[in-house]
Amino acid sequence: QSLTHLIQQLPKAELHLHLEGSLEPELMFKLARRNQIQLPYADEAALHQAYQFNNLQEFLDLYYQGTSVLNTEEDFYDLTFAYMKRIHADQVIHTEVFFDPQAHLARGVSLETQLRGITHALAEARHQFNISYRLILSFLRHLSEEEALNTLEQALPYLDQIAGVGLDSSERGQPPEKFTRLFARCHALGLKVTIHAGEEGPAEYVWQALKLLNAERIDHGNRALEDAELLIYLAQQGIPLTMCPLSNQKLCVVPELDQHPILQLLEKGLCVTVNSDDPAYFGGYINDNFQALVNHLPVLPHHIYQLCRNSLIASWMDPSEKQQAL
Ligand code: ES4
Ligand code: ZN
Repeated sequence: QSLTHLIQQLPKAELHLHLEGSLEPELMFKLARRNQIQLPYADEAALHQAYQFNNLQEFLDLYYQGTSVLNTEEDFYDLTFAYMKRIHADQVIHTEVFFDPQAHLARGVSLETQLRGITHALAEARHQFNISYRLILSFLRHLSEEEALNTLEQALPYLDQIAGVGLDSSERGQPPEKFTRLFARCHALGLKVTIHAGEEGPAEYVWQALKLLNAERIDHGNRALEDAELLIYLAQQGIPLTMCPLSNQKLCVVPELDQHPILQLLEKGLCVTVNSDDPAYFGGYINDNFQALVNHLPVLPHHIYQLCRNSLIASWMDPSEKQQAL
């Protein structure tokens, strides 16, 4: 089919991807064996069988459990390189990846170890596959602002490797306003800011991310659709939404993919993009997410063009790189 071919061949950027969410069951078991860690599943099939979620929290419980196999620099290298190799096949020319340092610091894995593995793999992939990248340090919103500030302090020696900061994990009851001081500090350090908001949380959390945390992008943002004034603001300011169709389906953020708001938002003039979020858990990488939209919504070729173009526009590439990519 021609839309499938178009998806395959168009150059694109991925802007919403958690490295820990790209840990495939096969690699999880391999790293568990290498580190002599016992996983509470008999095999890869049993693990995969457990990937059925009613909400974000049920997923996060498995996601954090999965991170227990990531302990050495080599583990972080293998995780990151496998992701980069995989997206090369999807014609991704630029990627901006999140990692959750607090999840690993809590297990005694230093930031130095995490970053050495991740950045070595990113640099090697740029060399081998010609994929450019940015790294985003994401704070866990279920923990305190104090703990996030402490993590930021630990990251200061490594800021040359970090383009921006994010805020992820459980959204309900964890409003952006809880982290106002943290993101003011990040802003002062010259870090870019992107915030998960409006996935399970209300449109009000999107407003807070924009007004209180100075977010330049919104990750997910589905529930912006409930606030007409917010939609106008997002369109006028050109604030991108990094949407994740298969993630939304697996976490019951939408009842069915034919109810996904992405085309409505695109037609209202918002800069929406397609991303995979946690591909190892949600059943597909970026092109699978495009294909899922095609399978459930009245997607036309110009939509695919615009979504790919938006991903390059919304990226944090340097202006000259961006010009070339567009
Ligand atoms: C996440 Cl889908 C999603 N939402 C919020 N936080 C996350 N961390 C990893 N995946
Ligand atoms: Zn996410």
